[in-house]
Amino acid sequence: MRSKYVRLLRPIAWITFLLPFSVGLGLGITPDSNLLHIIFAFIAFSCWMSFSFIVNSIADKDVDKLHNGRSKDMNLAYQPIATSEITEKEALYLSMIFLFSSLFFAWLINPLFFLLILIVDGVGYIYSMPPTRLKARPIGDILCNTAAGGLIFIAGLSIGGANMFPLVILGAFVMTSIFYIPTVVTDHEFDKKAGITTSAVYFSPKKILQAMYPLTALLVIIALIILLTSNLELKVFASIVIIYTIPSTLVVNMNLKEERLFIHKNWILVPFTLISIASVGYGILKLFGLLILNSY
Ligand code: DMA
Ligand code: MG
Repeated sequence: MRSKYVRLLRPIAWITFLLPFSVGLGLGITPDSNLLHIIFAFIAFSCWMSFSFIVNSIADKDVDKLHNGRSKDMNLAYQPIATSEITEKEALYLSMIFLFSSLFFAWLINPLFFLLILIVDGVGYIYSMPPTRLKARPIGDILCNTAAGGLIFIAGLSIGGANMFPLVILGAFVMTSIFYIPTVVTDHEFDKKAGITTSAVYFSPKKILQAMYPLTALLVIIALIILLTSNLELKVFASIVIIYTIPSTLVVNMNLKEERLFIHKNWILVPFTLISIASVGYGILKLFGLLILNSY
């Protein structure tokens, strides 16, 4: 079994937020960007994720014991706080170290990046922890994840500062909400059993998955406007968004049987990892002046 600290931090689950962060970073970088800022940004990102997942496992310790391993990066019953391998106090100390480290490294980058990391740290906290514990409130869960995905995208963009257009940012928020919805449905059975009223438990899996349709329509409109009005880099980006999102929405809705969504976790993890690597690679090529789609 993986080390207790890996099970506490859950790096595989970070991939869901690595995607908006990396795409933002890739789009934002220019040949004038600072390589050190990019490295600090990844450290700040990792510390934010570590903080958020630690407070999540503290807040979820009683419900995680009920998990059966389905549709997750790990069987949550093996989370080290649930198994008592790590005490709540040790976890709290660790979470504070990660919180301060995320802010410290963010502060080295730029004021906007710092402010955004401060906010997403706050979102990570109110999502999991009482008294707010928004993950257990219908719509609250979707809003938190949408906010976190959209804001970390802006943080990624701000490192280099290119392409910071309202429509691009709005697209990132809408896209995050679309891709978050299936994950709350795969958790439905477990959340229901654990008595957590997520959006999927409250509205039913079928209804909440149908919400992906109007959101996808909105995203396609945004992407088409970007496609018609923007630079070559954003045109390519908008095309990929359309090509990826429409089939995803259809496939997800077709794979709901009764109340169960039959989607293997690798359908999210593998493409998200590949797109993240491609985006960062693209950003690095721009940084070294090896690939220029736009003139900065
Ligand atoms: C996962 O939240 C944690 C973060 C920080 C997004 P969750 O408790 O809703 O999911 P899981 O059941 O995977 O811990
Ligand atoms: Mg949890």
